[in-house]
Amino acid sequence: MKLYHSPQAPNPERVTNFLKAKGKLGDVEVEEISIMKQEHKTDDYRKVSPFSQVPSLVLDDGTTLTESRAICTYFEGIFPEPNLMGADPKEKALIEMWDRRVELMLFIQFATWFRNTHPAMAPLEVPQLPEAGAKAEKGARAMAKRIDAHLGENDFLAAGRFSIADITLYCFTGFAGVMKWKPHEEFENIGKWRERAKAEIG
Ligand SMILES: N[C@@H](CCC(=O)N[C@@H](CS)C(=O)NCC(=O)O)C(=O)O
Repeated sequence: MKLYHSPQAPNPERVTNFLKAKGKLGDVEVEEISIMKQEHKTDDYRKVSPFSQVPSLVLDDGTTLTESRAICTYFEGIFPEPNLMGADPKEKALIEMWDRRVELMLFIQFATWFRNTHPAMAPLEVPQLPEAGAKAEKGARAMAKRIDAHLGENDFLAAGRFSIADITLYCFTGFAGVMKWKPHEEFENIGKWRERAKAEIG
């Protein structure tokens, strides 16, 4: 199998950090695709990922997975330890709930802010809509505040232990720096949680 990866891009990093936390990053062949050089828009890569997005995982039988969470689900199945997506129905549901909250209410709001206002995104986001970006910025900042409150009472996001939800948030906190925003410096609980999450990823 082969994993197509873009270093520093948050969705691909979600998958590589997931593999790292399982101690399996070295077991998977990785090919880098530069988004800034628009390598994801070449005809060759479009054959792998028709939506021209990274990451993608191509299995040995030719099956292709092009959603980061679906790729993590596959890796959870073939590399079950340590469990990162829930060991019983309640854990699975709680972890999915928090992972989706981070993805939909924080990550996507942030991406909308970033893509509509950052000059480097102008060639990829046509047209950029600064008003949409400003509205999404408010949503992202409000959600970060809610997550900080949650982490004031919990060591990890879901089920009382480290999981994919923490990996998704960890990738986000790193990526937010592209807008000169460091939620882990602005929010004390997110800052302390980030150290714990970093130790788990290894
Ligand atoms: N839902 C997809 C989103 C993937 C995605 O948006 N990837 C970004 C990098 S983080 C990308 O490929 N962007 C290229 C572009 O927008 O042209 C997933 O989670 O895998």
